Amino acid sequence: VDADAIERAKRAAGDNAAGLVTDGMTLGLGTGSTARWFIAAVARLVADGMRLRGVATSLASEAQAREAGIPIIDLPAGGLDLAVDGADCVDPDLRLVKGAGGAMLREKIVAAAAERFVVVVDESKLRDRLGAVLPVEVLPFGSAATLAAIGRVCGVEPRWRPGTQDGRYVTDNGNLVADVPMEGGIGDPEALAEQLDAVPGVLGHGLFLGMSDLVLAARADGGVTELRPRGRS
Ligand code: A5P
Repeated sequence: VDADAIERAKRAAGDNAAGLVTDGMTLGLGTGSTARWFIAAVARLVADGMRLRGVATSLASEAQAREAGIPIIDLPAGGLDLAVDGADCVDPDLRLVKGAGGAMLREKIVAAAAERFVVVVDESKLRDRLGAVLPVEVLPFGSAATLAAIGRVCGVEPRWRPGTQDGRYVTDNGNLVADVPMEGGIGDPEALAEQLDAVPGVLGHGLFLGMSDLVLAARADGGVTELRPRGRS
């Protein structure tokens, strides 16, 4: 696949999402190579005089947004008007796997607080069935036991995401990430999410179920397909 074409598609998705932004909004700013195009487009709206504020889902997105002149605030108790973020995998029910960038915990908090959660992807992320590396955020205390429990729940062996702290990746929240190889498919995402949420020591995971209000999937031809949950227009 042509890398330039994918980059153009990511940009088209991010730009398209910025079309949903109106004056006065408080926005959730996602993380990753697609969400960054949305942040860049929001920065242009701010430069043109729109009064907008953002809540960043990662230190990287916060740095990009601040640099570009978007006022950054903490997540308000009253929530957000709109959150826009990328995804690693999207199924026909608009269920997602997220977290290749390691930001899934903050991303889920922000998405859950938004009146509208919009997902921006290039069409290569669309699948008939959910399947991808599933990241799980783990508290460092007791992490070996938590990793084993995650393996039992998922039925495959998870691995610590490699990084610089004793060889392991550390999230913006100071926690570890277990990557679970579920590229072969996730049979029952709701059941798996429930079981993962029940493991003490698991702080979050990349399954985003029933959260997407709209998916903007950019095609190679430059167009953007709008996908909405079944039964909603
Ligand atoms: C970050 O933790 C992720 O959830 C990203 O939103 C996701 O990995 C998509 O990133 P890209 O747009 O870079 O593929």
